[in-house]
Amino acid sequence: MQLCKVRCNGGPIEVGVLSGELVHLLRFDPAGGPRSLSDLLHADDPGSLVRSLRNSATTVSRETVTFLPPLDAQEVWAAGVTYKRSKQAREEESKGAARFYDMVYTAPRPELFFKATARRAVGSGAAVRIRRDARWSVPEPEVALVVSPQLKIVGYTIGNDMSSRDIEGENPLYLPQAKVYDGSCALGPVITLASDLPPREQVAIRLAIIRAGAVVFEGQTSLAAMARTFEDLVSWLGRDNSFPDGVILLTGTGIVPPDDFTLASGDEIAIEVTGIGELRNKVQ
Ligand code: DO4
Ligand code: MG
Repeated sequence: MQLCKVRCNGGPIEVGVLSGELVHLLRFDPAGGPRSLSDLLHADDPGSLVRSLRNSATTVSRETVTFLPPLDAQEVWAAGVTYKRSKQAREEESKGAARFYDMVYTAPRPELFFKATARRAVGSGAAVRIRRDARWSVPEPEVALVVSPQLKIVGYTIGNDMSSRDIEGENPLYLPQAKVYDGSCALGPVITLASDLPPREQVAIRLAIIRAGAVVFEGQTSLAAMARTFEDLVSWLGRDNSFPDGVILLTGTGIVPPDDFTLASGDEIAIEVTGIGELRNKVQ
């Protein structure tokens, strides 16, 4: 089952269930029960709860809705250097600090960093941004974990961890500036409930960057290439750190365009993940 947050024709924000080309808009009971996407996700059995609400849903065509980032008040965090390709890219861009990336790739403690507040995230179809003071920017296509306040993985979505490689490469202490800025994170279009994701070794991640109608970069990886497990990342994130609203955790990129590539305004970024869908954003 796939849940989404949408807006129809400029109307209110609604929670829906995506089913093929249709979106079933759920009606919440003002007298009690769940009232938000997070309430559904953090319930004991999200699947049954959503099924019980579907009878009273209104159905619209997918074409008529705007997909919003599928989160409420969750913080967005991210893991880094969880694929060999990312380790190599970091070593290339930051000569002076290359050995730290090698160390973190194999250390028990992963690299985890704060990525975005809900306000900084955009949904599929909206614009992501490259920093005005960056010369070398790339998208990072990542599987994002939807984690409950009890640190249970309740779903999966697609994340784009937009990054300024020149700023990150100049000095690792600049990482927050390379990673956190307005429009630096895209999420969506939907959350696939945890029980409905295909086995992880079958999950492919694909990235295409389109410029003036032509594909200028494409790449592919699979969750099987990840050096860490989702459970390990979540358990480190939850050490001495509580998330009363739940948390979204991006799990790192395994696809990095060649070093002579930088995003440009007007580019389109398409990220496809097996069992979730396609996250598509234009660059501003
Ligand atoms: O250390 C820099 C961050 C790397 C990252 O975001 C990734 O591997 O996805
Ligand atoms: Mg990343």
